[in-house]
Amino acid sequence: MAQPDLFAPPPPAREPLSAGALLLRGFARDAAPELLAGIAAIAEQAPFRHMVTPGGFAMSVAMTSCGALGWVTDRRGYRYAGRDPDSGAPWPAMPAGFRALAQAAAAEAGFADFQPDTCLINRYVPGAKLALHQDRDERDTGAPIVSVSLGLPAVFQWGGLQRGDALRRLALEHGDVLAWGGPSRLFHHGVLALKPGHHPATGAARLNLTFRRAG
Ligand code: MD3
Ligand code: FE
Repeated sequence: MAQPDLFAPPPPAREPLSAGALLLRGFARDAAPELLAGIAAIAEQAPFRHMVTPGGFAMSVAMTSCGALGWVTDRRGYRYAGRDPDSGAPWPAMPAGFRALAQAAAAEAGFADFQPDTCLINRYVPGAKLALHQDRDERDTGAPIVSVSLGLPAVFQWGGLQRGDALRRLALEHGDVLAWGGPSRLFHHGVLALKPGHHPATGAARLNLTFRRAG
C-alpha cells in the first residue's frame, strides 16, 4: 500500500543548481540573529548608501561592505576599494562569525579553504531590484561567491555565461545560502523587484550578504 502523503518530504536542504552552484536552504537560519546584529554594527560605521552607476543612475539597492575591501560604484566605474569613499575610513572588519559561515557554506559546496576578503551587504526595500549582471570585478574568479539571504523573500533570476541564455527563477528566503563557483562563477544573475511585506527579523526589508575573494 502506498504511504499516505501526510508526511510529504520537506524541500531538499541541499539543491545543486548547476555545475559548481549549490543552494543550501536554511543554512544561515540559526546564525541570522548574529548576522543581523553584525550588519547593524557595520552600518553604524559605514552606513548603507545608494551608489551611482557609471551611467549616472542611483541604485535602488542600498549597499555597504565589511572586510579588507568594499565594492563601490560611481561615475568612474565599478571597483573594489580599501576605504569607504563616503568617510575615507577603512571598511569595518569582517566579523569572525560572518567569515566562518561563508567558509562552511563554501566547504559544503566543495570549495575548500575559501578566504573571502570582502562581504558586500545589500539592502532591498519594496521595489528595489538588481538588474541582470555578472560579478566580474574580482581579480581571481577561481574563488567561489557565497551569498546569504535574510528577511523578506525575493525572486532571484539566473541564466548562463551568455547574456541571452535562458533564465531560471528561484525564491530565496530567510536563511538561504547560495554558493557559486567553478563553471557557474560568471553566470548572469539578478533580483526582481522586492514585493512589500513584513518579516519578523528585518521588518519591511531584505538583506543579502555576498562574500567574495576580490583582491
Ligand atoms: C550567481 N546580489 O551583489 S546573491 C550582487 O541577492 C548580487 O543581493 C544578489 O548579485 C542579491 O552582485 C544575488 C546570489 C549571487 C551572487 C553572486 C553570484 C548569485 C551569483 C555570482 C555568480 C553567479
Ligand atoms: Fe551579483
